[in-house]
Amino acid sequence: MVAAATVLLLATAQLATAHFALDYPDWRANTLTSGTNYSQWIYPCGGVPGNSGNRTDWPLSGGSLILELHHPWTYVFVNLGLGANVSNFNYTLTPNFWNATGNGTLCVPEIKLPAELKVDDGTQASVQVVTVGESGSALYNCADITFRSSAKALAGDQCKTNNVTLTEITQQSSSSSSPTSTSSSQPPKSTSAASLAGVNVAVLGLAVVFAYGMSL
Ligand SMILES: [Cu+2]
Repeated sequence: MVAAATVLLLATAQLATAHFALDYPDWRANTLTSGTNYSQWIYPCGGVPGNSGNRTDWPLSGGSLILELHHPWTYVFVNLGLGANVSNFNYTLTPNFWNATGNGTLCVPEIKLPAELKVDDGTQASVQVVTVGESGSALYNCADITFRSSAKALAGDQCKTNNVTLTEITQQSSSSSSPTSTSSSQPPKSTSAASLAGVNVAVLGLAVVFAYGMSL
């Protein structure tokens, strides 16, 4: 009983403090480590400057994203800024932002760049991931990338969603009282952002696994 109570206490403490991890593209730095001045509360990148070491090659049309989400649910916004040392993230990659429900791993196979944004082989940029919870305050992580014609989106076995359900929230008001959702075991192949814009809600990945015998 003591051991179970300790585990529960630790799990609860982690829920309150763990925020989220940006696994892919590789984040600028691990903002979850203690003993640093990093804090995910700090706009725009958790207090991590650009060119901190990690830089991932991303396909010219957009690439994959993997998040480790530690809260029961969160809204997610993904933005992009061009340049070698970015602090202004003025392109949104989520014109319909996401509602991610579940504490687990979210992999989105391919996030398309806006149609008007043309990048070249070798263009440097940074991806900013913002999560917002019920209090309205936001958490930030960034990843530095280089667009490469040779880069590819992650293959299916490298891109697994576990225990997270993703719903797109459109910015247009809907006449229906509640959003409808569709579910599938595989994310739909979205060939363009526009192809998703017409639907109220699209569930990109549905893989609910009840990993815990108890509810926290
Ligand atoms: Cu947190």
